[in-house]
Amino acid sequence: TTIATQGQNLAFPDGFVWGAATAAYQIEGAVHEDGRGPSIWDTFSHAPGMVADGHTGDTASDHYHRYKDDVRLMRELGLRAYRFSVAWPRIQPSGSGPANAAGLDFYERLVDELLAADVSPYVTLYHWDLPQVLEDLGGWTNRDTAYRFADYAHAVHERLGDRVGTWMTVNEPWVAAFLGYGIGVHAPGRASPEDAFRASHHLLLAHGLSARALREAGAREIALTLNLAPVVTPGQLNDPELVLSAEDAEAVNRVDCLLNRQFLDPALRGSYPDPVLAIVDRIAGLGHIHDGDLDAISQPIDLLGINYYTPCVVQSGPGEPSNPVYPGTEDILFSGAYAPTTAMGWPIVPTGLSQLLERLTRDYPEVGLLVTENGAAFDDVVTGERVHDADRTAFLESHLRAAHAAIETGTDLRGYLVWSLLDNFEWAEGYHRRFGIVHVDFDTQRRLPKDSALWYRDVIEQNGLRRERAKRPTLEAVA
Ligand code: GBH
Repeated sequence: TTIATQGQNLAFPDGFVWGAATAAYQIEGAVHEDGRGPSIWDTFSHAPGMVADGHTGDTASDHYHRYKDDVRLMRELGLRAYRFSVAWPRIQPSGSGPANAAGLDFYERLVDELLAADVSPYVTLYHWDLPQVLEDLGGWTNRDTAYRFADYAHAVHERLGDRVGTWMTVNEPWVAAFLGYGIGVHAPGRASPEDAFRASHHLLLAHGLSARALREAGAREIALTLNLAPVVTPGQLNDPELVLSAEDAEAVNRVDCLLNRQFLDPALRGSYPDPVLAIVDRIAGLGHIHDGDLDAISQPIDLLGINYYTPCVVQSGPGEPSNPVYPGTEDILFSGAYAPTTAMGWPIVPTGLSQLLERLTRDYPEVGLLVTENGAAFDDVVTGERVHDADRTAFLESHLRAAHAAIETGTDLRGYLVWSLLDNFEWAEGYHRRFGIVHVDFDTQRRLPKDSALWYRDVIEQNGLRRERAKRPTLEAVA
């Protein structure tokens, strides 16, 4: 796909959902308040050497105390939707049993504040902060965690279901399983490919069981959010029509199965792809996949949430260096810096988003699509009262053009949520990587909308992109 729309005015469909996203551990802080129990990210971030410079989420962006200011910012930006996650350890401090009312109270206050500001709440139930007590019982390698999760989902829906329309079950099971249990750069810090495949299946089961519980309780819209990416060879980056050798085609297919179809196929078709089953069988055995699991996992859902950052570039052998985060790909070569990158080192390839959306439309036509995350970290500089993050605006604009190109070819894309509303705790990178469209000073917690936020406000107001921007006042910082 080429995006030949540079500089053109582009209108998005009526009712397109413009918004931004965050996650509980990355912004809330207040880790000891109102009965919250410890999560695996508290344990992991406090363990020496796991997060850059020993940063933790203890205070993060202090959103727990500043949610009213943050909602005011959202209203001023004109956001139609705000995707946040509920911290399971606030609701069930030890991972099971009766809900902690004070934990639910916080999310109820947040939801009411959002509704009063005319911002629709989009709730993610799991964004990686597993109660530590459940990890002590095996975490996601323990099948029982999936059943505990469905109970927790039910408890949250019971309190918020009359006000929240859109529910996202599990965020990025690939990351939770393969970075958390496969190579251990995320919590809980285990490094076992076998555990990763078990965790992966149980996260999918948690999705299915919770989707079923939410549906029975009357939830309006249910989604699964995945980190998805087109898998291509270096040659295909420049020439998408390139005909691959049989070896390269097999390498591309195998990695696509591990990264994308390992989750898409069970959730949307009720089966694992054969190359995944072959690898799982070799590494972990298939004993953890029980009869009936795929029926549970393939509960009908309304939306597929797509988190897109960068493509995945591979070619067949030679086997050095292999990528341990994809077990079973020792003979495949992964490439890194083939395009300009963000501060994360991730190549910037907007056409990857249109390719991905078009592929999903072709292969999984029944499900509506929503970009639940897209964004970039850059080394922002505060100049007086402004952050001139032209690189982030360019990133977002080029990806919106890509999204629009996919809509033109028939993709049912319902909305776009920027990652992230606020600078926040970027997992293993701590506070060194800033993804926000709103700058946060982590000494004072002052919020300052970046130029990208002002640009986004304009996009939302126009319901699209246009050449000329209105002259409008900047937004005041919030101290
Ligand atoms: C998301 O994960 C998370 O949901 C969010 O919490 C997080 O803050 C945000 O993104 C930014 O990191 O092959 O080295 O070029 C992102 C998942 C998985 C995206 C790995 C990029 C490949 C990078 N990521 N991926 S690379």
